Amino acid sequence: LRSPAAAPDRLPFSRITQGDLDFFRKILPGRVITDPDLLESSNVDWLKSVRGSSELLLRPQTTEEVSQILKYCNSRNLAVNPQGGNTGLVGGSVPVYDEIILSTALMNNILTFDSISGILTCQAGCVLENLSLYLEEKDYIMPLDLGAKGSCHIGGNVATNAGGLRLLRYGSLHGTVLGLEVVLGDGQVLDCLATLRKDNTGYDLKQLFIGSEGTLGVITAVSILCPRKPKSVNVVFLGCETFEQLLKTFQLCRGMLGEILSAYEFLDSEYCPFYVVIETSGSDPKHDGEKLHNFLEEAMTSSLVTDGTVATEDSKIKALWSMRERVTEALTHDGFTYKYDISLPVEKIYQLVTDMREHLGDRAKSVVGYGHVGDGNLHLNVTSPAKDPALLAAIEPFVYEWTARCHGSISAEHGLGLKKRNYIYYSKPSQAVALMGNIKAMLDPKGILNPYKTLPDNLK
Ligand code: FAD
Ligand code: 2HG
Ligand code: ZN
Repeated sequence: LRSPAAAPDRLPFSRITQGDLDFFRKILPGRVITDPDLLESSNVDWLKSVRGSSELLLRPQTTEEVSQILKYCNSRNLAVNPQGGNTGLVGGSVPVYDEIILSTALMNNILTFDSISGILTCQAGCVLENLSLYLEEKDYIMPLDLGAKGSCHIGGNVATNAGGLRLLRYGSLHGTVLGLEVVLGDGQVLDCLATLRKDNTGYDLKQLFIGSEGTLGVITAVSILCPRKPKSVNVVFLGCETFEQLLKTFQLCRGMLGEILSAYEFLDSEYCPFYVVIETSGSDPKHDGEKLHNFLEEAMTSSLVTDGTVATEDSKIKALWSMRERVTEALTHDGFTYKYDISLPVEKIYQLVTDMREHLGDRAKSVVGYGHVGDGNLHLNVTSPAKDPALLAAIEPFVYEWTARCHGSISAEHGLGLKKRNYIYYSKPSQAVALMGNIKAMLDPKGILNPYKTLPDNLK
């Protein structure tokens, strides 16, 4: 039996010919990669869980080059896999068969920055961390941050609608992205690269591409609203004995920290049942320090939290954050990880971990829960020494049915990619999925953009 997460048979796209290679070499001199050794890292995902067999990697530098590539591929019926930093976790960033990989790695120029409005425009291949460093010098920050910042591209972030560690404070990319430039499947350039806070001239088309995972167009440039760099940042790392206490602590800190609360994250652990990372960001160190002090005193005296540590200087803040950010990497040392990225009403998020642990018994090496409590987003990770189809069959559809019963989402922030596409019906009504299919057919009629991804097989 084929697993619903597996790829369907190869669709009847053309195969690359010498004539195609000649064309690409003419328009992208020195930037057409066919060497299998160089292609290897682009064919396999970050988790090393899916692998394609592309024989061609293209590295355009400009929107015009992307347009020429897609116009040509559309006319030749060649499938294309857009790729940013290849940190995606749902198998969307690598080809399934021999799709051409279109990398944004060389599209890494900052175009403009307006230091009055805080609006940045840049090419899609800018690495998130580089944008953050650029902005920090100007007293601004990016509205998003995630553990993959050193590799992921802003275009990839937008294509996946990445959430991350600052969403609680600055909201999702659907709010902070002000404009996009996108090349459609037939090579047309759609210039929606506005830099306006407000623009109600009809449908907000850029929203369609935020979270479209490379299936509707290739994002070539982004404009984004950036917040001022906070003058005072504190990070607290606390222990909680129960998830109920962790939630009460969340309520307490929402009430007592108010507008300076900028992150509330959690991880479970074998040393202490739960750890919480709380970040405050504000403009007055004295005011923020006092608020934090009062909150910690209250949390300790009411026995909501056990132990804890506070950081105000940069290096310690980074060290505390890295304990949360590096859980994904740490889990890879267990062997194979089955990942679930679930949105739930916040009071239910840990129940799923407990139920899954009970359900799997000793079939799993570990069942771990962590994530963005403030956003009601659980990362449920089940590890085993190696890929284990019997374990997978025990996890799915159990996890999806559980989520659907609570009216949750089976993908909170990572997208559907290859791995989750066929589970979409657990979270979206079939009428809405059918409409997605119509939009895909309108924007990419030949279906050359990231085939086998995001849309369920019955729509292909
Ligand atoms: P890729 O992985 O290269 O691509 C992802 C998808 O976007 C693919 O479907 C691809 O086809 C498409 N795509 C990429 N670029 C473009 C483009 N220019 N135009 C159109 N489509 C494009 N995600 C979160 O939401 N929150 C987190 O906190 C978070 N933390 C992470 C931590 C680690 C350690 C890792 C490895 C991943 C994490 N992720 C997180 C997942 C991942 O980093 C994000 O999804 C990220 O936004 C992907 O960006 P990328 O440039 O690597 O895209
Ligand atoms: C995070 O929040 C990422 O750390 C990755 O979204 C989650 O690895 C995961 O499951
Ligand atoms: Zn996350």
